[in-house]
Amino acid sequence: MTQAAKTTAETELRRQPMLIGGQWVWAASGKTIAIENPGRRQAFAEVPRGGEADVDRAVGTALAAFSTWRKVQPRERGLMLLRIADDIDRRSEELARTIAEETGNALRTQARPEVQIAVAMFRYFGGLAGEMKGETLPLGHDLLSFTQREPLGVVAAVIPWNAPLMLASVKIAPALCAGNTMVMKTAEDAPLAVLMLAEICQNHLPPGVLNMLSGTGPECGAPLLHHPAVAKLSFTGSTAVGKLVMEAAAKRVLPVSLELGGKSPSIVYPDADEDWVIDGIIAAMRFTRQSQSCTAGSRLFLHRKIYDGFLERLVAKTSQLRIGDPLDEASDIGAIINERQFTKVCGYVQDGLDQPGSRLVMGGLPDKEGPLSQGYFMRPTAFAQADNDWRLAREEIFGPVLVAIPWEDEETVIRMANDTHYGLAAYIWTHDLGRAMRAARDVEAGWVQVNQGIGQLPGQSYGGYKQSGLGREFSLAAMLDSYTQVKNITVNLAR
Ligand code: TXE
Repeated sequence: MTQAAKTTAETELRRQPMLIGGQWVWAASGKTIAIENPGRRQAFAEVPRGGEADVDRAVGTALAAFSTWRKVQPRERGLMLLRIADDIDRRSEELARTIAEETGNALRTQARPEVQIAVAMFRYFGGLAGEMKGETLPLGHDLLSFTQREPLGVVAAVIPWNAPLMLASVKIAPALCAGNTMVMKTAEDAPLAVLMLAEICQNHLPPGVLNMLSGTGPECGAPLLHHPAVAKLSFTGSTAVGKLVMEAAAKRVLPVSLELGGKSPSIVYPDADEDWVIDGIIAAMRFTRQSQSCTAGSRLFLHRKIYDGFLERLVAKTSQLRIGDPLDEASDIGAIINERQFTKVCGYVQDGLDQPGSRLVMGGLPDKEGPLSQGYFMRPTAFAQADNDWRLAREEIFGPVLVAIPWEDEETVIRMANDTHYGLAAYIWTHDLGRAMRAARDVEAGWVQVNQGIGQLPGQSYGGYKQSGLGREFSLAAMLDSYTQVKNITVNLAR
């Protein structure tokens, strides 16, 4: 048994080191971070609190590994990813339980499906290894001109805590498939499942190809993004930090991929007054992930004709979701990630309660006593007769707070939907194909779902318009654009 596997034993405080150059190590400073179970408000593990010296070692080893990794046959690289996928699948229950424990996301509704998305991601990109193709250019009889795709070098990746395994996989698999090496920094709240993923990867990869650090943003993330040997920055997280990432990229003219926040609209037309639409809206709002999702359809635009009845049924259905210990099979909804987020979301609920004209139709401030006060639990909350100008409707809450805004004409609802500096997801609900396609065309979002509220699938191009990000993930095009650079070679055949 490897050291990493040993430290994930459930019986004691887990001590999980990080991966640098194929070795499991603690921070050079000796500092650690405690990891808390948000469902119990209890620390259950500790990881290294990596800093500049650790970043430097990790980037150095990734750079050394790049010179050989880029020469490995793409087919071989693809096969390694496929083997990694099989191993993730084999260890899926262990991974899922770790995700539930560290993120507070419910095991049955969120953590297990997330592991399967990671498996699918490694399979999808593993199968695409032969697709890093260039093109030949018709420039004339005596000129042979073609392009080829080359890897960039060391990718510096920083990820958040809300769906850690999925968000790590969607960066690791395409970047490595394309011949890059990587140093990734996990989120300080949820590093464990991703460190386990690193262990699985390490069993199939040469040392140094993937390095996995744990640490805080300023101490570990910032030196990584600013390291002079890094060739590409890939970030998922808040728009505020995304702007810092872009500044770091600008200093050295580096390519950058950013998956940032959202305030996504769900637009319900009057003909969509049906139960399956209600289920879809609950799914799109990601209530079962405490709405800690950048694609949460958190602004519900409900047509006035169906407004009251639809909302009543939405509240009734949502209220059936069970909140509780993330590891309990019976729980549909788990806990908010940490005290800071919990306090922040409570602040938004209070703001909604204080808003003149607001009407709370579900949820509200969390219990101060009773079983749900043991963890950072919050009931799904909704405010009716909301206005698109409210702070609740403008800012990313990253918690289970829905605003339901009435509308009457299509032009106005599209204008309201687009009246935001975000542009990640949009959900449109109608049987009328013309309306659906008009709305899909006019809405300013990178990822539009018609009549479904499910999450991203491998193969879709996923990413944001406006301040929701730059670049795409999840697809072949995303792998080519985000993790390769194009070289054009032209040969004069007449000489
Ligand atoms: O995100 P951060 P936080 C949004 C959401 C949430 C808010 C705060 O609205 O309420 O952000 O969450 C690393 N240099 N989203 O604080 O700070 C950090 O260590 C380099 C939306 O968790 O963006 C972590 O690994 N790295 C989002 C990662 O950035 C830095 C998902 C994300 O943390 C850094 C998460 C720095 N200076 C939060 N500062 C989404 N859209 O999915 C922090 N980090």
